[in-house]
Amino acid sequence: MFSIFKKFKDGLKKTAQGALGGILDLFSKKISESDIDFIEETLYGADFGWDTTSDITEAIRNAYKREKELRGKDAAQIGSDVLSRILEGSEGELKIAQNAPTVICLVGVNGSGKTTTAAKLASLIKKSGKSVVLGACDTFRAAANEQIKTWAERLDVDLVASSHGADSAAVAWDAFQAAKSRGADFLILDTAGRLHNKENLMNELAKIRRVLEKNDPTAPQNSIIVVDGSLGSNSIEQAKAFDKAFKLSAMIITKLDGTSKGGALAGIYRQLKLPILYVGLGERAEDLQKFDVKAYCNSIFGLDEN
Ligand SMILES: Nc1nc2c(ncn2[C@@H]2O[C@H](COP(=O)(O)OP(=O)(O)OP(=O)(O)O)[C@@H](O)[C@H]2O)c(=O)[nH]1
Ligand SMILES: [Mg+2]
Repeated sequence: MFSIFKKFKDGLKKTAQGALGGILDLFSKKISESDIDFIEETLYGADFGWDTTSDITEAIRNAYKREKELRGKDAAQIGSDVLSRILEGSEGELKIAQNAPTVICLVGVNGSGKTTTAAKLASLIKKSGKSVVLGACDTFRAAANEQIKTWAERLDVDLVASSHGADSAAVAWDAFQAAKSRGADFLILDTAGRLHNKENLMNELAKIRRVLEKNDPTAPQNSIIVVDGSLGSNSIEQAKAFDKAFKLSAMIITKLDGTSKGGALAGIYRQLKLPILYVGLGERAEDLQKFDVKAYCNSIFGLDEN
């Protein structure tokens, strides 16, 4: 049977078995104070950050003071509960436009997973019975058009692209017009990766926004930063700069499958307080999961579904 939990569990295996593996070994054993110190180090090593690490270990220490028979599994449950509270309110939904197309614009630093995520979203939307157009606004990187074209063909979705070096805002305009005239429900714009401190590149995003707003004052309904979850806290400053230049509505965190540092997501959410719509748990079109706090927290602490 399909289970979001199983997907999370498989996807987060590296964090759960790698960095937190030592905690799993404590599951059926009575824990000691030094085990709690070990849990603290382990959480920190998995990029949970100081605040979250100390919130979790403090709760475990308090429980340990009350109950000396505390087992590793109880500690993991406490960890999962504390993390769930930290992430309360972080699950988000795509915002739907009053008049189609709903525009989703993906931004972020180089290699964060924007193009792959654009393809994954297109696949998800198509599977839900809605129509979608992809817009290739990455006119900067030479191989970008080929990459998104391959995805569009594979998924059998419409693509609007231009030539390498063309004005990305002009592509956004053309893609919007095409989506509108074809009566598409969604338009997904993939943009070029850019460093958050390169002012001219950040200004280009503002131009894309202006062009979209000219077509529909409420567009883009979804301005999403795609964050590489394996890079940890570096992403926070970057996301702040993107928010300033492009007004973000949400985040998608990718590559949580390939990292032993799956805890970074908590730090990113704590700092940015932007809803997390989806997480990337692999490289295939179907490896995009709606973010589910409970499934994430339980998977990361190696707990069962309930
Ligand atoms: N394991 C894993 N790999 C991913 C995920 N998302 C993307 N990738 C891989 O990360 C690499 C970069 O992905 P792209 O989608 O090209 O990233 P991008 O942000 O479009 O890159 P630029 O356009 O160059 O800025 C590719 O090899 C993807 O297959 C994910 O969730 N998990
Ligand atoms: Mg790309």
